[in-house]
Amino acid sequence: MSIRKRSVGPIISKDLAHNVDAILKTIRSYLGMDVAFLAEFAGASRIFRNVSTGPDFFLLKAGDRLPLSTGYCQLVATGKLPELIRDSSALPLAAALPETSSVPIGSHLSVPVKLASGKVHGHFCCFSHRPRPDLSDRDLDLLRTFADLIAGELDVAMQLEETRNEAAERLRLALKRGDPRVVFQPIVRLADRKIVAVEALSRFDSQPVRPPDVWFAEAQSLELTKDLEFKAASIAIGQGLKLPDTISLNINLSPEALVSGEVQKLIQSFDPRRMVIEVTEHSAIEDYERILASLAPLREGGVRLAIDDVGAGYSSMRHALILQPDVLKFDMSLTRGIDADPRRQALVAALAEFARLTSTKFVAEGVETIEELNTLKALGVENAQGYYLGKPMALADVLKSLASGEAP
Ligand code: G
Ligand code: MN
Repeated sequence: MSIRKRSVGPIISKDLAHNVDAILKTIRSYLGMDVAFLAEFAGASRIFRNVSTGPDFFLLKAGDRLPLSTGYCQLVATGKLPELIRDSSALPLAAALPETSSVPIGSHLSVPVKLASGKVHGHFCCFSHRPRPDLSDRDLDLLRTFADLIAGELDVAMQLEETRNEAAERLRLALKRGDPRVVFQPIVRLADRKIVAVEALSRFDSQPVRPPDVWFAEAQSLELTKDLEFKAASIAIGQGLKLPDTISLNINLSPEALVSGEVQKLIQSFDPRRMVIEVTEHSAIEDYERILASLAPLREGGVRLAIDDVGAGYSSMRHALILQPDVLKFDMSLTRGIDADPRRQALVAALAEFARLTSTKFVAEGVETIEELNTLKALGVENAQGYYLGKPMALADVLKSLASGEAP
C-alpha cells in the first residue's frame, strides 16, 4: 500500500468553501457591491479561492491566479492603501493601478484573513464599479468579522491537515519498517483440545508503541482501513499456506474492506473451505445488501463468515441476524470471570442455544483460566480461543505445536 502525501492545495474543505461562498454572496448583496472574493496569498501571487459576482461579470472567477503586485490587496496589506476606499480615483496610488480603470474599481474594501499564528493567509475583499461615498467603518467591521470567522475555520482545517499528515507519516514509516507483523492465535476444539483454526492478528513493532487497534483506528482516519487490512490479510494468507489442510485460517476484515470487490482476489491462493472471514463490528454496517452481495460469491465457494466480538456492542446482534454467519465469536468480556458469574453464564447459555438453533458454530474468545474454560464447556461451547489455550504466536510456533501434538 502506498500513502500519498496530500498536496498543499486549498486547505478549504468543500463545506468551508460552501460557507465562504455564502458569506461572500451575503456581503455583496448586503453592501450592494459588485464583486466579493477571498484571495489567498501564495508567494508572489494571489489565488482567488472564492469569488462572488453578479451574472454579467466575467473578469474574475474562483481559481484565478494573479500577481500580488498588480492589485489592491498587497498595497492594503502593507498599509499603503486604506482598508476602506470610498472613491479610488481620489487616491493617487489606487488610481494608478491598471485595474482601477480596466475593471473598473470605484470603491474597494479589503481586510486581512489573519491566522492564529499571526500569518496573513490572504485578504477578504469586495469592490464596486462606482465610487460609494456612503460606505462606513461599520461596513468594514462587518467584513472583518467574517474574515475572522473564516480565519478560525482555516485554523481548524490546517490543524486537522497537520494531524492527518503526521498520522500518514507514522503509518508510512511503520509499513516501511515491515509492519504489520502477523501472528496466529490457535482456536481450539474443547472436546479434544485440538487446534482447528488459527486467527491471524496484526502486531506493530514501530514507534510509537501502540496496540494494533490504535494503528487501525489511525488508518481508518486516513481512509486506509481497507489497505491496511488487505496488507495484513495477504501476509497472513502467504504464511498460512504452510498450515496443514486440517486447519482453517481466520482473517479479520471490516465492512469497508468487504465491499471493495477485491476480497476474492485477495484470498484466491487459499483453499476457500479453510478460509474464515471475521467481520469486525468497529464500524456499523450501513448497507447490509451490499455486504451480502459481496459475500455471496465467496460463500458459494466455501468461505465461511464469522461475526467477531458478539456481545460487545449493539451491531453484532444485527450482523448475526442479517448476515447469517457460519460462526459467532463471543467477545472476551462475556468470558471474563464467567465461572463466578451466573449472569454471564445465563447469557452465554442463551447465545449457545441461539447458535444451536441456527446451526451456527460458536467460539468463545479470551479464555484465560481453566475455570473459565470448564464453565464454557459445560455451557455447550465447542470451540474457544484465549491466552489459556494459546497466545498469538509466530506461524513457526503454531506449526511446531501442531507437529508435536502438544498444546502451544
Ligand atoms: O477483535 P478480535 O477479537 O479480533 O481481537 C483479538 C485481540 O484480543 C487480539 O489482539 C489478541 O491478542 C487479544 N487476545 C486474544 N486472546 C486473549 C486473551 O485471552 N486475553 C486477552 N486479554 N486478550 C486476548
Ligand atoms: Mn477477530
